[in-house]
Amino acid sequence: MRTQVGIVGAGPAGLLLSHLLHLQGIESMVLEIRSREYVEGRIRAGVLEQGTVDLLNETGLGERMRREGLSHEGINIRFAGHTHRIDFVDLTGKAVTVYGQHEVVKDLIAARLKAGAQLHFEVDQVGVSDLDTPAPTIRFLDRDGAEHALVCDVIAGCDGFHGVCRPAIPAGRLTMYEREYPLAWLGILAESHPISHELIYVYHERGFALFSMRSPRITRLYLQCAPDEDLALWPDDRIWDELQRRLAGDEETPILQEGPILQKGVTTMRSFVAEPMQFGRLFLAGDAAHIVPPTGAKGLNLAVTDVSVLAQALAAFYASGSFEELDRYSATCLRRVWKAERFSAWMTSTLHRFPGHTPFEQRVQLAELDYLMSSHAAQKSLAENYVGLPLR
Ligand code: RFL
Ligand code: PHB
Repeated sequence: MRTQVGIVGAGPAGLLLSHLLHLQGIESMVLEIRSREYVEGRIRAGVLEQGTVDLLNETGLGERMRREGLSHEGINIRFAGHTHRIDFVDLTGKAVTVYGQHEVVKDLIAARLKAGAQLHFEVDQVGVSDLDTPAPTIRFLDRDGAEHALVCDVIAGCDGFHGVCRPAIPAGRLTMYEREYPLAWLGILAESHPISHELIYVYHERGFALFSMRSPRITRLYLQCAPDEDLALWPDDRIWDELQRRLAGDEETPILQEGPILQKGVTTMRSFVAEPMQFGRLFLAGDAAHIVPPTGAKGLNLAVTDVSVLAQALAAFYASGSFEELDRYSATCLRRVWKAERFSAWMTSTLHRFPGHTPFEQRVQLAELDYLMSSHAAQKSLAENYVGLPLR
């Protein structure tokens, strides 16, 4: 088997890359270990930067997002019993859009299939080899157990943090930078009307909480918990009770509407970057190359930027035969990646209660939040990062 670009992973990075290459007339094949139903039902991110929205619109993927996505012109930050709003439009002229990652994935899969793409779900035993030769190869078993070797010009490793592409790079060729956090989020998706039309990030003595949404009927909520939190100890009543306490605000704040919980899970937090995002003819994109804790809502947006840079560089490669732009891919992405790492780590350390923090450190966190709300410059800095920094 042969293709121009072999793509490992059908998350947002792999699917969007395949779509962008198709628009440039470049052929690709996408290999995914999970089923289509699984990837379409995986509840994750929800906040799209303006740049992400623009790219989806410009490439013909925005039809449903324009109808169902919710434009948010700011966020709320609640601490010490009061809610403060940060107005993105006022501060930056930009907004963000709340539209679930799984909806983006559904739109991408529908568009790829309509264009006759080669998308293979439920493949197994995926391995990549010959990465520093002109014929890098992906070996895999298809869903019927038949063995294949897919010879490519280039491989895109879009297989997430736990994938096989990054570990296939020889030891010593990558430098990894990592921070683990002693905390996690317990997230739920619930049938309940949102109590606010914008997100609420809460710093609370019982721990961080986040109020978000997916539609006018579906609320998405997160609670800070321990990394090894046992979900079995969190029956629905306990989750609602804890959310009510942490989200309780001033008198004007409506009480959270409780409803059936449709989905729950625990997400651990990590900051991680692998440098460079390339080895030979293997290019890493999205979570395969870098992870941010979700507090800054950046992971999906970084994945989108990576593949838009990679698709452009591949188009230049096929037009000229030159590797020049592909060789710049990693450095171009990493400059922006590191700024998102910085912002996500800052949001995480400012808004969570850290086990082992002294009262001094907690007072410093409150002073940081108080300063943020009293300084136009500090708010502008948060807003600029949240709506998305420019690529260059
Ligand atoms: P994905 O989505 O993990 O996709 C990787 C795909 O590769 C497949 N795979 C393999 N396929 C073939 N062979 C193998 N050996 C394979 N190993 C794995 C996997 O099954 C999967 O389908 O990575 P991608 O495409 O890079 O996308 C990254 C995003 O998913 C991630 O960054 C975001 O979800 C992060 N994130 C958020 N990002 C935002 O921009 N805004 C947010 O509001 C936001 N909120 C979040 C988040 C992530 C969360 N969790 C659960 C980690 C909230 C949460 C709770
Ligand atoms: C979400 O809606 O899932 C969401 C929103 C903001 C974040 C993280 C997740 O920072």
